[in-house]
Amino acid sequence: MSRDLSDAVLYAILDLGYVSGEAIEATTRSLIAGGADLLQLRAKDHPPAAIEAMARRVGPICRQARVPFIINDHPEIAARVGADGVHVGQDDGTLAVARAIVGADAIVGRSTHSPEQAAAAVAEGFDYIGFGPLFPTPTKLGRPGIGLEDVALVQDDLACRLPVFCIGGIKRGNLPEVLAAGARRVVIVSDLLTAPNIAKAVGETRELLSGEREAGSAE
Ligand code: TZP
Ligand code: MG
Repeated sequence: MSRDLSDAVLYAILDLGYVSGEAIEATTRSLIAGGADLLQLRAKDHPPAAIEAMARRVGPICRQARVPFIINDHPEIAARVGADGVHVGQDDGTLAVARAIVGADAIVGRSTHSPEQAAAAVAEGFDYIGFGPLFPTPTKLGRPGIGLEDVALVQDDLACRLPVFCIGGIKRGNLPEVLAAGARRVVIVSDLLTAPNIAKAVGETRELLSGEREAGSAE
C-alpha cells in the first residue's frame, strides 16, 4: 500500500477504551463500511503481546478493504504484523527511530499540540500529523483543548506539505464549526465508537466533511 494519503479525510481509531476485545473485527468492519479512510489500533495499557494479537486480527480486514492500518505507539508491532504504519506522540521518539523500525515504505504519523510542534513534525519529515486536542476529551484525559484559533494557520501553512488531521473532541455536532475554522481532515474516536450504528455515524460524518450534509442535521 502506498504512503499517499492525499484523499484521506476521515481517520478512525479502534480505541480499546471504547471497544471490547471481542468486538474489534465487527467494529473495524463497521468503521470501514461507513467510509473511514484510515484506521488506527490504539490500545493504551494493553501489553504488547495482546496488541500484536489484536493487530493480527484487524490488519487483514483493513488490507482487504485497502484501508491503511496504523498501530499506535508500537513501531516494532507495526513492523512484525506488516501494518501500513505507526503513529507516535511527542514523547515517543524521533521519526528516524520509528522509520528505522517500520521501513521506508511505511506511514509514520505524529501527534502535535501547537503550531510549533506541527511545523517541527513537517520539517522532520513525518507523513501526516494529528493536530489537537482541539477540545478536552475523555479519550485523552488531562489535556486541555487548544481551541480552534490555530487550525487555519496550521492548515494554510502546512497542509500543502502533508495531511493535517484535526483531533480531539470532534463530533458530528461540532464538525461544521471545526470545518469553518479551516480543518479539512479529522480524526474522530468516541463519537463514532459510541454511536448506536457505527457505520451510519461514519457515513454522516463523511457527508458533513464533503458538505453534502448540513450542520445540525446529524443525529
Ligand atoms: N490525541 C489527541 S486527542 C485524542 C488523541 C488520541 C483523542 C480523540 O478522541 P475523541 O473521542 O475523538 O475526542
Ligand atoms: Mg504514543
